Amino acid sequence: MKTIPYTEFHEYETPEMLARAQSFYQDIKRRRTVREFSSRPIPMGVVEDCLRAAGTAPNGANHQPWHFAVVTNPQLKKKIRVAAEAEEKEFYHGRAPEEWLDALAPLGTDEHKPFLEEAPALIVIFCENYGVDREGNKVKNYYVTESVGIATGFLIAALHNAGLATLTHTPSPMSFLREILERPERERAFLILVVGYPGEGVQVPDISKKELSEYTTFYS
Ligand code: IYR
Repeated sequence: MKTIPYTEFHEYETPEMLARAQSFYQDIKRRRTVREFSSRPIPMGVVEDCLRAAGTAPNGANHQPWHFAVVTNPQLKKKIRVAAEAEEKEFYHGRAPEEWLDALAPLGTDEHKPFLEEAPALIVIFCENYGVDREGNKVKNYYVTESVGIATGFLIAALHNAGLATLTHTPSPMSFLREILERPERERAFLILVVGYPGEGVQVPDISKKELSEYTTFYS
């Protein structure tokens, strides 16, 4: 293995560490999922840098088993909306068990997904189930879901940091995305990240997050 010195790590004095941790928390807790977007275009250079940030995520064997399809084309967004709404209609009026619908009630979601067309960009995130080398041979990927989940988290945080709103949308099943976007068979859609500015006067559900002690146990 070829190695190089790791010189980019920063160590901070404890008070600065605390201040930085506080400041990151204060900023990330302002992030809210919005379900209404302005159609105002967003600077694509910002999106590119946020995708670069996502591409630095730790991942299985450094195979970077992800693909990001950035959709701003209105016809494609419409196609995605129509297909997603068809799946969601079946979900909300048949497939979804009562318990699941009850869990979603506080969020006020339904089968109508106008944001898929109205938001300026959809980032459709794909898992690459296996890679292909130069000779066209299959290469196994590892911890694909974990890797793509971490990269998606980086992306959401980066977009928020840049001042863009996001909505994680997971139509189920999502196989229509590979077809519409003509992605190769080895890719599987993971999530649609809707990106843009919040719609004017947007409201968000009055919900709260658990306290630290409710979801953390310290073993010291
Ligand atoms: N995919 C559906 C349902 C849905 C499921 C969960 I879990 C949510 O947190 C939100 C929605 C939809 O997008 O409407």
